[in-house]
Amino acid sequence: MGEIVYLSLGSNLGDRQACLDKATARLSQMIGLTLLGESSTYYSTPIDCAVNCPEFLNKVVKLECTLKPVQLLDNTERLEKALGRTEKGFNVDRVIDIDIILFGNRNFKNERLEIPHPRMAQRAFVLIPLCEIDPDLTDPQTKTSFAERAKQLGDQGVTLYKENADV
Ligand code: PH2
Ligand code: MG
Ligand code: MG
Repeated sequence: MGEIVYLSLGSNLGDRQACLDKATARLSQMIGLTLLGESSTYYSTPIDCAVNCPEFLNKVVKLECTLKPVQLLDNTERLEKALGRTEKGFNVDRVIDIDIILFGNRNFKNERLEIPHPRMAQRAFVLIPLCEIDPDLTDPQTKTSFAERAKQLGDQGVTLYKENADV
């Protein structure tokens, strides 16, 4: 029996929807991971990025995981590279970013990884898709509802993405 993990996926370069789809498919095929759920794709205004950087598509996936947190991070970083990510700087444009946001009820921190993700509760592009999958989820640190937090934050320019829509 593994633990429930949630990953936030984001892309603002290249064929963003294809990158999110490929990342989801590859995660679901990894040893030690079972895909349990995925949110819709959302269009989102960049937060804390360079002026005029391209808009993001974001989603969240829910997995059962028998790996340790750092093993999962090794796998997600390898997958980012395999999907063409080259940049690793802070908030630079990327074809795919895969962030571990929750790992069971764990609080974990080392030099490579912090769980829960330290900025997740400030980011509607994480909380809105997360609450689409699990509306009753609570923050393991504060025990408060993520749905309540999402309401406080407002949408921050996060809207449901319709592929091939005219607008
Ligand atoms: N990721 C960031 C910084 N800012 N903004 C949006 N809308 N979506 C993201 O995925 C995102 C961001 C750092 O990883
Ligand atoms: Mg990120
Ligand atoms: Mg990242």
